Amino acid sequence: MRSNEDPKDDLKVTKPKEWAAGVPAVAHAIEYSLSQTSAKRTALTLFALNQTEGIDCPGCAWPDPSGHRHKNEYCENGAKHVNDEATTKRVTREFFAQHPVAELDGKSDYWLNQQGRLTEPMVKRPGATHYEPISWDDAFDLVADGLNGLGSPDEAMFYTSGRLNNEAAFLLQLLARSFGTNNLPDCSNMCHESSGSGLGESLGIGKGSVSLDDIHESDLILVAGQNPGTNHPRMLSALEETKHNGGQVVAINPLPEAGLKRFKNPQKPSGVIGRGTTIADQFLLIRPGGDLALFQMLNKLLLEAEAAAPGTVLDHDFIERNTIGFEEFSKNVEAITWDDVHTATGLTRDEVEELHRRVLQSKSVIVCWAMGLTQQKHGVPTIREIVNFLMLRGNLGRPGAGVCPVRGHSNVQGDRTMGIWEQMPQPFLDALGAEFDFTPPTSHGFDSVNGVRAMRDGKASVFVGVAGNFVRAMSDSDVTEQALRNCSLTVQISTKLNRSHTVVGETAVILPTLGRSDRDVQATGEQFVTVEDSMSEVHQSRGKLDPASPDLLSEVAILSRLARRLLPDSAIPWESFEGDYDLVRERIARVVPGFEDFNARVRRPGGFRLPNPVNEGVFPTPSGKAVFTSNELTMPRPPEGHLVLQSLRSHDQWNTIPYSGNDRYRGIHNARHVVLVNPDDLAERGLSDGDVVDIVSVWHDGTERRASGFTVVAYPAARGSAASYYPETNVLVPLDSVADVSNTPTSKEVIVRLELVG
Ligand SMILES: Nc1nc2c(c(=O)[nH]1)N[C@H]1C(S)=C(S)[C@@H](COP(=O)(O)OP(=O)(O)OC[C@H]3O[C@@H](n4cnc5c(=O)[nH]c(N)nc54)[C@H](O)[C@@H]3O)O[C@H]1N2
Ligand SMILES: Nc1nc2c(c(=O)[nH]1)N[C@H]1C(S)=C(S)[C@@H](COP(=O)(O)OP(=O)(O)OC[C@H]3O[C@@H](n4cnc5c(=O)[nH]c(N)nc54)[C@H](O)[C@@H]3O)O[C@H]1N2
Ligand code: SF4
Ligand SMILES: [Mo]
Repeated sequence: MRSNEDPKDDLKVTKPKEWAAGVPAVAHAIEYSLSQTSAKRTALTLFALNQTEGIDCPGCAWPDPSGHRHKNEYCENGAKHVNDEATTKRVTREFFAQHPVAELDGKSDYWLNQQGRLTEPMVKRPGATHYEPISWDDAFDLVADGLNGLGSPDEAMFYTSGRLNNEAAFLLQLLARSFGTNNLPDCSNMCHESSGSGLGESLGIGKGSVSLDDIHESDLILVAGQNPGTNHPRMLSALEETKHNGGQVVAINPLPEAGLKRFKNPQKPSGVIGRGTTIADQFLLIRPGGDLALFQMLNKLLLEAEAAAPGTVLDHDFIERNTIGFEEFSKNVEAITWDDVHTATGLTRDEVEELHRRVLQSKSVIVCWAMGLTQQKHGVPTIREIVNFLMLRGNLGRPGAGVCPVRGHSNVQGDRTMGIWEQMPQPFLDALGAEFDFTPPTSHGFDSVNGVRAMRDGKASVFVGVAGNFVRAMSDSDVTEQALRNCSLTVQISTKLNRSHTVVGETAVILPTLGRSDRDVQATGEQFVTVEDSMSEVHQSRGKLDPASPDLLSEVAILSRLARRLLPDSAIPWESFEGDYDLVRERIARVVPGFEDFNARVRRPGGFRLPNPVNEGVFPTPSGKAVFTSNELTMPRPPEGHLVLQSLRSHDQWNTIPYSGNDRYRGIHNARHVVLVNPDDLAERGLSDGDVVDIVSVWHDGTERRASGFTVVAYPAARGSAASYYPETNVLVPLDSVADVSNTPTSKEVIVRLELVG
């Protein structure tokens, strides 16, 4: 696929790969980088990527090693992400004059992204067909007027994506709350919210407990619902080290993902010319949504093993000292049968018993997971059951053991720490109010799903998006699009063009901003920003490139200036923040626990790690104890003839943005409108590899949603499952199809049938 051309599906299928990375990964990284930017900028970004004084990778949230760093401390996809941002292509005022909004709205996600970096503020006025230039001052006035004209601050929404740095995130929530609303939906609502809900309830803190050293030292790591070869590629180097240290890895996934099988580390001779390292010692090809049943059965087997040999299996000391709810939990898991397990997981008894033996042999166990578990209707109970599983043998708060929700966006965890949440707890709001001398609103705001409902129903009418691509990230694309079109004002603070700039309210504003890789110079000199990775390490990121345009402002500057227009009487010294980000960090240090002496500590090479109370044996739940939960066994039950569809990422995309039509490890080339299905499931439906189908999703209220023209690929996936790419299949996910408790769209559990076209 050449850039500037809309991708046309021209499907070629090859055998799925049996290993990930190796030399081809390096070649693909360089190829994409050079298709976007110059050799000089590529060299600059890559040498600075993930170095202690360098650019934090704008890709995923996998941590960097705390000690010595290699010269090449990045992966293929990190290189692609940073150079997608460092592109030399530009979206100018001439571009907007040439292309009416309606025309841009018909372009693909790929095409829009390929146009390059946004360069100056633009506005689409009511009734206008085109975006036109607007000065920064006029843009801030226009946005402030739109917000101040609302009947109530709660009619505004401030969306964030996890690309946002800590300083900007802190200012955004301060702006929203001093304006008077907790409407702070974020991408986390669609992502790891189920992890936060499940872990919060069980352990009192919604974050992972393990460090990179724990991963290296662990006896056994279960990787469930995660495709690290594509989405967290350097996790494979960590798992390689686990293996070299004698640990085992078990993969739990409905797809035989290459990266979970074998890894060829391009930085090691064995990875370049040798066979690489086997990652998974056991691969459980589970049915989608079967994980709750699997972990319940593992827990039952552990209880039975303890009953057979008392005092040898469970960690009674841990259970007695730290937990409540053990008795009810034990009774609850007794009920599960092998029939339940077979129906829910499609796995054999032998497979589950083999995993059980591995658990018994292991002194330390970690469970890692991502979207395969969280974007399920029963994501929250599944995660709670995983905590039960770990606690039975005291696998929490000691070396090589713990919970590891692997976060997506590079700073999604940090944004939450900074207060980006529609339901921040009262102690945070009190500290914020005390620091800035105001009373933050206390009623919960809209999350992403409730935000769409509010805009759909006319209860919210100004949408401000800071990073991200809300309209494509959210479920039920048609409903979400209409919701945004209902708004009086939509504002996007972004680096690159996407559909959220073409699906617009009556007035629409684009405020272009510096990216992670751009040098950020303010009144007091060059600034750095900070981020928090998936393992709670907080560190600096310093842009190195000449900014994409002289008319860009940093996110901190945009939010500070907007706040001054919006809240002219505010006692908050907004004007001071823009010139010196240390002043923002001083405030963070006084409001957010764990950030004491922030400015000094974050200047140490590698930064610092936020404490996780679980590792000190402290569980900040209402009872002060960790909670064994009793979870009702549930599983997807598709009607006859239907499949459970998951919408996932190809190897060549960043969330809503495809970089090409290739998904190399799965053997899919030049096409995104494909659906991967087990050959036996195809045969049962009278379908064959290569057939073109409509994917039709069915919902309880009798409504159906349709995505047309997908080519069927016979694939060695778990029976009863289907897989297709996001965001193209978001049109199939009903707005009301959400995970219990967390309200996360069920992007991995969509009940569908396939209808042959023609
Ligand atoms: N290159 C690249 N890297 C990324 C991203 C990107 O788009 N591109 N996105 C970032 C973000 S924001 C996130 S959240 C992460 C996402 O990282 P992942 O969660 O790895 O992303 P997905 O592609 O959604 O893959 C979900 C995996 O779960 C499996 N799965 C699906 N259903 C089930 C189930 O019921 N049970 C089990 N056990 N497995 C299941 C799928 O087969 C797949 O392997 O990646 C981050 N990193
Ligand atoms: N069906 C389905 N839907 C899903 C998912 C799924 O697996 N399946 N996954 C969900 C998940 S896990 C997530 S996290 C969401 C992702 O949702 P989002 O985070 O909203 O989406 P992205 O595609 O990451 O956003 C990309 C845009 O961010 C902007 N951007 C990039 N860098 C910067 C920056 O430094 N500053 C600013 N201001 N803007 C920047 C660019 O304009 C770019 O076009 O999607 C969710 N939706
Ligand atoms: S693993 Fe994630 S953070 Fe690390 S270089 Fe790759 S994309 Fe970037
Ligand atoms: Mo995510």
